[in-house]
Amino acid sequence: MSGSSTPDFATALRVKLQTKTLGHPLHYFSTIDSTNVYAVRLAREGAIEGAIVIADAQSGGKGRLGRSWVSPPGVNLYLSVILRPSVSATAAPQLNLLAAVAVAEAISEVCQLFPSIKWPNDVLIDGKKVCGILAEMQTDAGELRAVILGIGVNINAPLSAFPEELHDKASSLLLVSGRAIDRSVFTASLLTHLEKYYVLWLEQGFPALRTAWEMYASAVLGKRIAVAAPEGTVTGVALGFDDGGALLVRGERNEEVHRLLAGDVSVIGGYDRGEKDDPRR
Ligand code: BT5
Repeated sequence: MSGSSTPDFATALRVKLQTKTLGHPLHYFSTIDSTNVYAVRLAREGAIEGAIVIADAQSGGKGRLGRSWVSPPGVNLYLSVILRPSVSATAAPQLNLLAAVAVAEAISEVCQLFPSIKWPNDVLIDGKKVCGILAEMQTDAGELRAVILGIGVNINAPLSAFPEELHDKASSLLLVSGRAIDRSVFTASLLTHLEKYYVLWLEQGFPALRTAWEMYASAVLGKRIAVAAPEGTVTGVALGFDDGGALLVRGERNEEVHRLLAGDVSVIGGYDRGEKDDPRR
């Protein structure tokens, strides 16, 4: 099996963790239905900020909107982080953006690859998805109590680990870099970046992420896109991001600027390949 395997992954991760809060405590499972489902339960029972749930395999990995997340054993990262930010519930979706930036930085640091972020929460390499993020909120009388940030990263999955219909859409760090990545090294790097951006975000809000966000998410800007948003489908040109991290789209029907907080984006005519857009090259 590529990379470290059960239970060495968790042991190695504990040794490498350099974070103050994230990963303490660390709940590890060789198989679980979904790390998010478990973390949601832990959070309801009062788990502290920074508690994480990691599994080697998921039997019922969850995507957004009832979709599923393919979670083969022993090769990838399935992580859920419990956060309890003192912010309004309306600011919580920004944690999707924060997680995507942290994943992009970890990929860049550990694999020397340049990923792109497809707003709001997919991380792509060569136009294929290597990471998905699922943030779930817990509120009480409108007050934010916890956010469960679920992050799935395809690290060492071979193409055969994905069903046929995902072969054109999904990839892994192994497939794009040609080498197996140590999952504990990657996860420790991810948690370090996540903690760094989280602390900055609590102090400054979205502006703390803006530079990194625009570097990785710029592939969509200036493009004609269609966004299936909760309020309906918006088609137009992606203009940029506002100070709340919302995507600004100039609509085609009436030139009105839409401010979108969530949705599924497709770039009309295809999504650019991140590597070719690497602004650092
Ligand atoms: C997501 O949903 O991308 C969020 C995925 C979050 C997964 C993590 S793993 C740890 C934690 N525990 C959980 O149970 N979930 C979180 P969405 O944007 O809805 O994308 C789902 C779609 O991506 C699917 O319908 C497939 O088309 C595709 N897909 C499924 N598995 C994939 C994979 N492993 N890699 C790439 N694409 C995948």
